Amino acid sequence: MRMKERRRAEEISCSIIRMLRAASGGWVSGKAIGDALGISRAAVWKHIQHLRSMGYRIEASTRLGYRLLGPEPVHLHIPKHLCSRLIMLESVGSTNDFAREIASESESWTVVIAEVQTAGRGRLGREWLSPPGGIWMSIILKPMAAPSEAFRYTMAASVAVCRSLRDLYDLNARIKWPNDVLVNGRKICGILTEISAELDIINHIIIGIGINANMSASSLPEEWNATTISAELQREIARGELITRVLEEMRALLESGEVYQEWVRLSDTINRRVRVQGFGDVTGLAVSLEPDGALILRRDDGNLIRILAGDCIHLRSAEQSTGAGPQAEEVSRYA
Ligand code: BT5
Repeated sequence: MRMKERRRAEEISCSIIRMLRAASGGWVSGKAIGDALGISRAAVWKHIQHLRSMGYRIEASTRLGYRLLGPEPVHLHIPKHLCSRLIMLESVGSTNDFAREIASESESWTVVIAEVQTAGRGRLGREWLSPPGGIWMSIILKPMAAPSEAFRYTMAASVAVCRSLRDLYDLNARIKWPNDVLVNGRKICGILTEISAELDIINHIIIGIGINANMSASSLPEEWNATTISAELQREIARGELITRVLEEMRALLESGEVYQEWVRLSDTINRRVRVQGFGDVTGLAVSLEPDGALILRRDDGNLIRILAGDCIHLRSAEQSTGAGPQAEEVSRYA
């Protein structure tokens, strides 16, 4: 499909979802949808199948038409005072990209939430799978702060998600360095922070938060070792309530000055044997975390190194005897 046709098809799918949502779980006939959008009933059916393949649960009846079985509209539950502006999108490439486009004319605490991301991004351009039922949101912040302080805002986001999952659902949520939130060792949330800054001042920070909420665990490949809230609880949650709690926690943390201490307290990485890949590949014991987000690792030769960014693997007992990787020296040069 060419770009223009694809965009048109996406627009139609979004309009169908909006119509189904407006019916609040009631039936909407294929004819009514077709007439409103100027397409045939066969074309409506094709779009419904496409929406189902994206994960929307839509019931079809030859007599009654179509109706949407969840997910519930999240914005109804988010109090106005928590965001300067709340932008709800049915489908977008990436909420972080959308946020970046509007950042310069937006106020701090503008929040963008999408039901689906078609090109959700992880760090280093990796794919972030974002089917309906999850929480895909980006927060635009404009603090009067130096670029070196940016990590504090990412820390606040991961601590806020962790605390919310613990308090609302009693989940054993902990933070894997640098900012993944795990439940029982499986990834339930990822955070992607992007900043625009001058040498000495931040223009804006975009904090992208992805939480696997009401999705089946089988919607994510097994090898990712991921989980979802509904898989852990065996029930669906009210996503609006969770978003509200995360925003409240983030605001409170950033005002309190306790972000770093909480981030350390909730760390699942400290005191573990880990392998960190980034500028090199190094294995050792994670001994501490620093206020700027750096991980201090004791290599097997006893040397301490400081790592500011990278991908961290928590080693299982079977791998714990592995020594420092062959490129460990390379990492220490960057540390
Ligand atoms: C992250 O990257 O963990 C950051 C994810 C940030 C997503 C949010 S959603 C809202 C906002 N808009 C965006 O476009 N992004 C942000 P990273 O540490 O690089 O992890 C990426 C890796 O996690 C992938 O390579 C997969 O292995 C795995 N993965 C992808 N989708 C996942 C999911 N839904 N749940 C768990 N793991 C996933």
